[in-house]
Amino acid sequence: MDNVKNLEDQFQARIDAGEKIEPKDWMPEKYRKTHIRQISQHAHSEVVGMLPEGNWITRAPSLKRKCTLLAKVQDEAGHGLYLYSAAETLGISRDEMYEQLHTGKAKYSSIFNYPTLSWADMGTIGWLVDGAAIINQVMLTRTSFGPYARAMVRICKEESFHQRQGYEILLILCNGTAVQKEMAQDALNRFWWPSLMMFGPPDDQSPNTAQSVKWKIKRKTNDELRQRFVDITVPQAEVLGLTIPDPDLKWNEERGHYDFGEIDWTEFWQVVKGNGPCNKERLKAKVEAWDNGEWVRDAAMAYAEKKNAQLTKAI
Ligand code: BYC
Repeated sequence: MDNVKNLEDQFQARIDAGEKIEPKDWMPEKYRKTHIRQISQHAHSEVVGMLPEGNWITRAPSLKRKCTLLAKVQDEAGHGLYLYSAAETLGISRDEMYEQLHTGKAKYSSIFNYPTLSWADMGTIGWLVDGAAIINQVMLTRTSFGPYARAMVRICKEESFHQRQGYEILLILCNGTAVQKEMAQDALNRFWWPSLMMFGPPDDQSPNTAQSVKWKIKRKTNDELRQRFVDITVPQAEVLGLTIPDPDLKWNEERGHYDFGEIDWTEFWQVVKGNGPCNKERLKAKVEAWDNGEWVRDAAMAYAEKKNAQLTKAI
């Protein structure tokens, strides 16, 4: 018992000194499990996040827009793969993580359970969803677990391109016809509140934040990041000439931040528990893709085994 306490104290001292923890280092079991949970949820979010945008690849308004959206969606597949690899270093297999996703045991970001109804949603997802992801993930480049922090550096660079492509779509729509601007406003109206929910429950209702901050898994709390997102995004909406759908949104001179209205946490928990507008559709699409891709996985494995056998024979 004393021995474990000693190890835990040494571990905390390394964290406090700002050292990175690497996969083969000793770590408390809860630290390992928290990382598996968070990194795999993050990976699942990237992969499920391809679905709402994939919905618009065939309907993008021009070849240039189609190529850009395709590249963005492919980046997200890549982010999922780096993150699954980072989680694997903690002793969970990719098959186990997929199994957790496909059986509904694993979570992924609530935001991807909302439908994408118009082209303006592609702009709004880039602007708000990737914008929120960047704010969360820039902090994660300094997280204490080495493989996660390193994966985040590249992911953040790509997210920043995604955010700009989304904002540019909206700039064009907002400077276009009245109908185009209305489409942009409608997308903002639907995505604003779900984007604020992406940061997770309020700090006083977040079971994981205190320990995660202590272990420097999280460098900022859910509420701190949400506030930062609002402060950065409001002036961007002003440039677009769009109205944020919150009558309580107001600059607070004393705090040096925007005050904003009450988030509907009942809606958030409903979506997290699987009862959002698209939860069932998203999971069904993922499971079908997995089942339909079985022959590809089998063929790739058979090819790899044959190549290995040839190499072994040659040696
Ligand atoms: N959706 O104690 P808390 C992206 C769960 S998208 C669903 O605060 P934690 C992308 C939470 O898991 C962004 N579930 O938890 C962008 C926990 O349940 P469990 C993906 C949520 O982990 C564009 C419970 O609520 N980014 O990258 O300390 C295109 C209590 O919460 C949500 C990441 O995943 C939610 N929004 O903090 C494509 C970033 N919020 O697990 C892709 C990494 C909370 O105890 N993740 N829950 O059963 C994080 O930073 C943290 O995990 C969170 C939550 C801030 C999300």
